[in-house]
Amino acid sequence: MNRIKKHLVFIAPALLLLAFSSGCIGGAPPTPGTTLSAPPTTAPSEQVGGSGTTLPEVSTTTLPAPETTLAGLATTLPALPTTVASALREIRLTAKQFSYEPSTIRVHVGDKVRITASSLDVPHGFAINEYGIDQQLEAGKDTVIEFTADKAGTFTFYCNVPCGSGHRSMKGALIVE
Ligand SMILES: [Cu+2]
Repeated sequence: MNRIKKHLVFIAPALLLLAFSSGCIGGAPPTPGTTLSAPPTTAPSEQVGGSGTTLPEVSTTTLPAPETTLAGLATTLPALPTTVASALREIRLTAKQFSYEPSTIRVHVGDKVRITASSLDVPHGFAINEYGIDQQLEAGKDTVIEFTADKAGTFTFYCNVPCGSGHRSMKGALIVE
């Protein structure tokens, strides 16, 4: 009997080790992680792509409309210069033996004309018969001559102060058009 007990003491743990080792290896878990990754991706991505293609068509159709309104504004702008043309025209004029600078003055009908004139040497004059202008120009001093150009045509301005041998040829032209 003592021999059997001694064998059981050795055999029992050996059987227990076999039982645990086989059970643990058989129940060991390699599989469950692979099955979880597959399902979520397929269906919703196709619907997002379909809605993205419809958006750019809306923006291109709305853009061409503002160009037609800009063209309408451009046609109203050219009317303005005709009213500005009747504004004040300021002209600087110098007289010397025996000419004027400038010798031709161009203005528009209806302009208010302001000529600031001076002599560079001896006393001269500035006269336009048709506009009733008869001014004397002292040397080195500004004389302001103002009038409204209400008569169209070409008018001679001339020196009305005897100033030397070329006095009678000292002339210029006022052109009102
Ligand atoms: Cu003169």
